[in-house]
Amino acid sequence: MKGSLFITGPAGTGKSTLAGSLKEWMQRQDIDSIIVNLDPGAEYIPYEADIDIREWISISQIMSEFNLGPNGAQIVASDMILENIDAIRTALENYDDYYVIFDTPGQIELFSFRPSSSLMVDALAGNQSMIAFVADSIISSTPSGFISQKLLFGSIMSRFLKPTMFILNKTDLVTSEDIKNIESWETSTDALNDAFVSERESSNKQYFVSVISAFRESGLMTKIHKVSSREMSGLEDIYSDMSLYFSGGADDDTLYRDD
Ligand SMILES: Nc1nc2c(ncn2[C@@H]2O[C@H](COP(=O)(O)OP(=O)(O)O)[C@@H](O)[C@H]2O)c(=O)[nH]1
Ligand SMILES: [Mg+2]
Repeated sequence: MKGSLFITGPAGTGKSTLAGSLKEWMQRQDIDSIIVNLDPGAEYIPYEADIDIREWISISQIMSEFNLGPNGAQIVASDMILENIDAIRTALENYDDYYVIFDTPGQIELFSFRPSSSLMVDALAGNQSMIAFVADSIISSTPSGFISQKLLFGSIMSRFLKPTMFILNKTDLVTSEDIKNIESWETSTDALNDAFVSERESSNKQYFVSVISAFRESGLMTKIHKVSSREMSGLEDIYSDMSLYFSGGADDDTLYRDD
């Protein structure tokens, strides 16, 4: 593979939609990519997976075999991915010259907090890999929501220790004023602090003031990729960062050359 991108984030933020849109955008630019669905519990995915973990793992079979409910079965299933790593790797061998987009389970905790996940990422990532953390614009449009997304983003970074993009998806659902606010919180600790304090008069402010300052020092405030997976906007920005990272700045596809 040329490079891989693991798409993660809370349930419903649009990971699968982004995977499909990014592949479609790449196709339009003649950039080869495939999608690997790593969510054994997905009932519907908005793209045609090139490699699909559901070929090997079935949630309904796990439920009946181990007498589990859907949540227990999801946990067993996420650990079972490891048993199928060789099969996935063999399937990936057909795609040497491709970017590989990994769509991860709907529930972020299954991907982020199970020990099996970092083993799985290490086994599948290849030499060059990045993580895309997908946050929902509506949730991120309040200071407390934005902070909660950033804390999750930090937990993903600490789990995988890989370059991670913060993707603000569903920007089509918020106003340009909302986006301006989010960007000001990203670039100014004071702006985030002031907005948070006025949102939550009675909260334990001092704790969060410290957390917000730590964001700045920790490098968790870097860049926001503003995306609408539904409207296919902002995708070139994701690819641009991928190619920048994977090729050390050079872009073989001449996409961003001025002439
Ligand atoms: N308006 C809007 N809806 C979106 C966008 N991306 C995803 N969605 C919708 O959000 C819902 C959840 O998307 P999905 O990709 O399944 O989320 P996942 O659980 O993170 O994989 C679906 O109804 C999508 O159509 C977007 O950019 N804009
Ligand atoms: Mg999904």
